[in-house]
Amino acid sequence: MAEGKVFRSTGSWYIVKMDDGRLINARLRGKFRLEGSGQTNPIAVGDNVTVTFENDEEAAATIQDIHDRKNYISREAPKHQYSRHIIAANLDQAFMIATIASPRTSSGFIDRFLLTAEAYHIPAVVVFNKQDLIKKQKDIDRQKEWVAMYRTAGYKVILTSTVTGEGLDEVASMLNGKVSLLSGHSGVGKSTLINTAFPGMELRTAEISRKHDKGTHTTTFAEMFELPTGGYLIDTPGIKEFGILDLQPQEVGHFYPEIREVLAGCKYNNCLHQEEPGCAVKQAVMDGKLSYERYKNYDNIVESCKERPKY
Ligand SMILES: Nc1nc2c(ncn2[C@@H]2O[C@H](COP(=O)(O)OP(=O)(O)O)[C@@H](O)[C@H]2O)c(=O)[nH]1
Ligand SMILES: [Mg+2]
Ligand SMILES: [Zn+2]
Repeated sequence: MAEGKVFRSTGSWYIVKMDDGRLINARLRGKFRLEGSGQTNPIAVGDNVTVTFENDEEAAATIQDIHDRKNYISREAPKHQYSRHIIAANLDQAFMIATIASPRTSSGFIDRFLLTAEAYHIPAVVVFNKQDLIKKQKDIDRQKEWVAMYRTAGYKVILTSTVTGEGLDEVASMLNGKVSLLSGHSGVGKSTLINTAFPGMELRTAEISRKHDKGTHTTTFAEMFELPTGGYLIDTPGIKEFGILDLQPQEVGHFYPEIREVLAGCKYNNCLHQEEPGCAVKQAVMDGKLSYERYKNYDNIVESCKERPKY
């Protein structure tokens, strides 16, 4: 019996990094049950597991047990509405890699991510990459506004460029010794950022995958990578959004740090901060204390949670 960490999953096989450093392929013990759990996968990347080897042969490695999770992130399973697919477990922090340059990330996308991370109790960091391409005044202004907006909300914001090297040391030092999720639209520079910040790492970048993956199956599973400096990275290629699961409209404000701070002042304690009179949140927007952009995104999220059937 030995302990390890799940690095990758194909559905029926798992790649497990054992504590002694070996990477092995393991199957899951047959008796794992999923019924009633509301989940489509029993084991996710980042899970700590106990593995046994039949006759000491790696070919017959079996995952016997999953250790309790500190936390996990999930999304609605694509083919099973109302059930969850766990993307990754045991995270220390989550990075939203965004850019004002191309492909531009919308603040709505960033805000949904931040809300989701809050709901899962995972500290989140916003990275604005491709600084070398921010040249037009319009882009400079927008970025300045967004950086201030996220810092005011209480998030750490880092500006990076893989071309000039700006901010890479800061990102690298934050990743040291931690399990970190990297998220963001395809093409914002996630893989390049890691490969540049950690010489020797070879995550596939846009150019390479275009050549090799044409017409073939591109991975949509999360993958874990070990950093040369210690620490683990979780990349989630092909996963567009984690979605916001199980949230009632009333809960949304509690996962928005700057809304949470003022909502006690609302006249009604079930205030959704939309049309209600005596709303401290809307007052904060009017007073310029809460960004209108963040508020608009909040309003959209609340509306989408209203449409969500309860289950
Ligand atoms: N100009 C510029 N291009 C970048 C930067 N970071 C990444 N790129 C380019 O953006 C494209 C997508 O990068 P990639 O790492 O594959 O993005 P991913 O899909 O988020 O992993 C590639 O052509 C990179 O060379 C940057 O800081 N500045
Ligand atoms: Mg990539
Ligand atoms: Zn209110």
